[in-house]
Amino acid sequence: MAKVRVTFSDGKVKEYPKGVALADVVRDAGAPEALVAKVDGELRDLSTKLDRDAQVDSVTFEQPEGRQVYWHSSAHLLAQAVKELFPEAKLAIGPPIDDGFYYDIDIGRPFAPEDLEHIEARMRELSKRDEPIERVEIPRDEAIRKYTEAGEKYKLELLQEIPDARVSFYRQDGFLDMCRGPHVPRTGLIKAVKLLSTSGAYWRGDEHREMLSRIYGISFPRQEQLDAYLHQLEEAKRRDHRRIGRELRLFAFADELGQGLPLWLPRGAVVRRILEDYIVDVESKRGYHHVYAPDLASVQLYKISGHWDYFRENMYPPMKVDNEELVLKPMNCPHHIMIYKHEQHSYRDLPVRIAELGRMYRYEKSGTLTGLHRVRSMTLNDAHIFCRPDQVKQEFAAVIELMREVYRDFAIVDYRTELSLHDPKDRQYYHQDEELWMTAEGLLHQVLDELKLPYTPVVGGANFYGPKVDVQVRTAGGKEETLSTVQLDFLLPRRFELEYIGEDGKAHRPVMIHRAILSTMERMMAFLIEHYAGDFPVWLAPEQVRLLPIADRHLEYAQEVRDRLAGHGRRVELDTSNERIGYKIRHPQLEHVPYMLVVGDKEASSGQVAVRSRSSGDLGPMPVEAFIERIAQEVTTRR
Ligand code: TSB
Ligand code: ZN
Repeated sequence: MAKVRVTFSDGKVKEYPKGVALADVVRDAGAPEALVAKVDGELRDLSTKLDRDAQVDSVTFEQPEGRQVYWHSSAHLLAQAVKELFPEAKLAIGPPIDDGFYYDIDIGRPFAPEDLEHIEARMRELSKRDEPIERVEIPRDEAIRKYTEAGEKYKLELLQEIPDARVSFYRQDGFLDMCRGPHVPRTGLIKAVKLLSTSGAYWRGDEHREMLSRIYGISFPRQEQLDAYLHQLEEAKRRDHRRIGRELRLFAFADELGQGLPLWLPRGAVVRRILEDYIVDVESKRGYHHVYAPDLASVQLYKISGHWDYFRENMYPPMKVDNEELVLKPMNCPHHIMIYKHEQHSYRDLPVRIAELGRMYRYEKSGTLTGLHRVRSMTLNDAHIFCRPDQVKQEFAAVIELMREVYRDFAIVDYRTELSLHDPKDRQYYHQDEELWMTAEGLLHQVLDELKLPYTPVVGGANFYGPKVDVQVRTAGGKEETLSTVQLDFLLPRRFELEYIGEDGKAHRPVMIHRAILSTMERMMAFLIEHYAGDFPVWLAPEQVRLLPIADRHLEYAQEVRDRLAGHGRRVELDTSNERIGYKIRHPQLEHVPYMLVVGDKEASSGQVAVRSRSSGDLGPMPVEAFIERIAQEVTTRR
């Protein structure tokens, strides 16, 4: 009997009878969990018969490709359930997506929540029947006839664009759907299903065409996986900074104002001011000098720096006034360089550390704007360090040390460090001085190793002027964003002809380190809101204490307490409404205020307050003085 030779991913080779099903090969190879297999790198159904020598790799749900197939099959199951419940439904397209799958369907009206429940239940039934999913190839004209008879006009339109003489379909339990595949072998493999939402979607994304209904869903091989996923979705919603920002009145956007241009509301501004004061203080103690520079600069400046050539896509177009052309600044570096250049520097003065809460404007594509995480006007906790080549390592290490100190104060422990390197093949974006790149990148490898900071190298992630270390954090929605960044730069000092006078009395070229610890105030705010889920610690809370008098006759005493707390620098508000206390208590709870102080007859007569803490619940009555001390302690320790 003819044989085929199969090579497995571990290098083992085995012979099978020619025409063996991939299902038998992967089972024999000890991969019963396989959903599909790769034959010489191409995904195939497990029912495929092998008639030549090949490399075969089994693919499970654990692999992204396996998941895509699984969710694609789940979309078919969804369509089958819909057709059984709504025979008149017309199917459009149903692909897998990053997280699950959807299907666009026309039933002449939107789906109601009850519809989703019924469909989901039917999907479960279909899965229990555990029917095989088979690939069938049908001549094109037969397929056209089938879909014409069934009135499936969307499928017909898609079919019209397929030139092949035979078209592939997948069939399960009599339900047929045109599809390239591959698919999982049986409906029973789709065990835990949840239909998540519906929305309107235009056919082919064209607003002049039919409005269809899209059903989104997710599915897993095991119920625990679905439960964990749904829990994570809930958590993402609970932490979403856009929702919390609205509810806590921290920031806002307005259509009239333009996209990506946030307004900091009074309460958000309080938090921002604390962050700014905090970081300026920390940096001042470490030898940084804070400056101010204008939001505009001549195009000329950015032509010298290279931003005009390499960063123009992210810049707002220039405006002409008199005989100048001005741009909104997309980065602060050139301004700080001009400040460095303003004076002569001796080797003894270095490093010079110029810092600024520097406002920047960047054109970011509208599709990428997400709340405060990615905006178009922003203020960066920026600094540029000008140092001698022999100081680079120590300065770089000091920046990382500073970053670690700051992260401790905010209890940030969940992050990943990336070393972003240039891509030697990308000659468009990166300057061509290979030697400069090698020096800079070699140095960063060394520093990170010495600091024992684990990192992932990323080729092609560097800025046009040099390699960098980026600290990646996760948003509530699960996306990774850069928070802190430390960047090495041998290029700008050269372009701006920067100098210092060395020990030898001659001019030398300094090295630059660009760095941002808190990121932009916007991104940091978004991150912190999600990090704390709105529960800002006392030192950051926009409102630290809410005073709640039980009745109007306690108002005077409450005012007295408020004034004392305010006198100690506390951010305190007094509820003067005449609502009942049970009702008053709800507001500060919803607004995540860390402390509520209730005052009634007993408290007023004894100079006390009844304390309720957001985190520890009812703390009972205590003298005003004791409360002042307690909260002051929390502020200084940043607990
Ligand atoms: C560190 N010249 C350097 C600076 O000296 C610089 O601008 N680097 S940057 O381009 O990487 O930006 C610094 C940080 O700003 C990023 O790491 C990121 O945290 C933040 N940031 C960048 N773009 C945006 C944006 N559109 N919205 C919010 N924050 C942003
Ligand atoms: Zn910079």
